[in-house]
Amino acid sequence: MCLIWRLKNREMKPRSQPWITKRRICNRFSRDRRRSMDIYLEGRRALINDIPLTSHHPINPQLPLPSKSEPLAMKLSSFTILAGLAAQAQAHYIFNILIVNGQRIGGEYTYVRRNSNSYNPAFPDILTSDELRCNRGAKPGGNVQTYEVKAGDKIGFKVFNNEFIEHPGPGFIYMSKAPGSVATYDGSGEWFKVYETGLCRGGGNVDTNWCSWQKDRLEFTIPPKTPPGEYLVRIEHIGLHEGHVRRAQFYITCAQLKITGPGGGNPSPLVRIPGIYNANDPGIAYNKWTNNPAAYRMPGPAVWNGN
Ligand SMILES: [Cu+2]
Repeated sequence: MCLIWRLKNREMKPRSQPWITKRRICNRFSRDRRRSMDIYLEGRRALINDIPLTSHHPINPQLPLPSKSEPLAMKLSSFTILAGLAAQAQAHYIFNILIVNGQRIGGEYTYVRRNSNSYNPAFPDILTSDELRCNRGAKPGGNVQTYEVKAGDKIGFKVFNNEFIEHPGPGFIYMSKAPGSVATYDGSGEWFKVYETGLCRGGGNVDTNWCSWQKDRLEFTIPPKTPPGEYLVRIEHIGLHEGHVRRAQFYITCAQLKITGPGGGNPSPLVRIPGIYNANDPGIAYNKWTNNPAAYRMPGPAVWNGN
């Protein structure tokens, strides 16, 4: 299968494949061939027959659409568009593996609360829900363990299943100190932002300009003066490719960490979740599908300065 794809992909034009590489398609098809083919065939049928696609990932509006009357050569290029569509429709991700000082710790969901929507995103209707804290269905209890680290350690969240962050957008990490054991903490207390990543260069219309693009993890250093205690540590990546139709995608999970250290800092600003975002925030209802997109404005509070 992969071989066939490698051969076909040689014909891909960069213009019709702006966001994925041959290797990625190949990996994806090897791993989940049947599902990919279903999506591909459905999309191909729709494109060739001019039926509007209903996938929640709309076709990149910058791509040309082929039609039934077009010659075979054009249909071949529709094949490449659909390859992109198939990959795009599966390009979700979930951060369910804990990384400490560069080392993977435990398996999927060992120290990360299990969400009920798997690797699928939440949409802006989650912004007013308690589930904005740790994602759909992620609650205290269960058999999630708490991992002990030191303030100053480098903590990361890795995407499962050799996936990558495959949507353009910013990433964030927030923390909330539990009143006692984090295992029973629902996240209703105060939160502060400890990390954010946005554009590394240029405009938000170019996917590769986003610092987190195609990474398999986000990492940050726990501020050395963080007050010791048990914490929910919340990662969030926002896929902005459908922000223009108010369908930004939220990929959220929470790890349970016990942080030791001297403390001495006063985290601020403190916020509650929900309450950090509004669906109309320019950093959430963002339109990347223009040649001259707005300068990106980070949603949510400022990052704690560590003092
Ligand atoms: Cu996705």
